[in-house]
Amino acid sequence: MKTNRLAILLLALAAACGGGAEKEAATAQEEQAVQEEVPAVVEVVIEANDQMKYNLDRIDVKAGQKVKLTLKHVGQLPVESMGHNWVLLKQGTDVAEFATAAINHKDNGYIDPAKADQVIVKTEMIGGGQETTIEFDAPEKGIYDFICTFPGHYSMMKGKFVVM
Ligand SMILES: [Cu+2]
Repeated sequence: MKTNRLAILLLALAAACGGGAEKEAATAQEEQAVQEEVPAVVEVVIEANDQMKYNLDRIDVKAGQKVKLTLKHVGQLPVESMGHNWVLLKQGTDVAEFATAAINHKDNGYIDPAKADQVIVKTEMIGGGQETTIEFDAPEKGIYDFICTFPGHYSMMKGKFVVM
């Protein structure tokens, strides 16, 4: 009798383990399916602060996605002294030259109208406690620069926007 009970117990354990392994395999398959499926819209939140910094220096999206990007100024300083924007530049743009030209164009959100054709998309300039959201179609696959064009900020506030 004792042996039979042990056998039953072992069988039960084996069945339980077998079921578990199948479950794991199914979960792995589901995960793979999720990875291959590209969501139509990707939401990105990037923060900027009173220390003249973004919290991201790289943003990854997939080609063909619609990007919903929110810039959040988590500081307290006003737009006049610590304004931030998020400007995505076309490939081949001389970032230093673009940012330097922007300094003289406060009334145009610190974008030189003569260089506006180098901008893929941009947010408005915001101050502490504010946020702004833009939506745009991801450009073609490649690596793009993003910067804040408030005078003196771009050397600290820049990053790569990667479309895969
Ligand atoms: Cu800034």
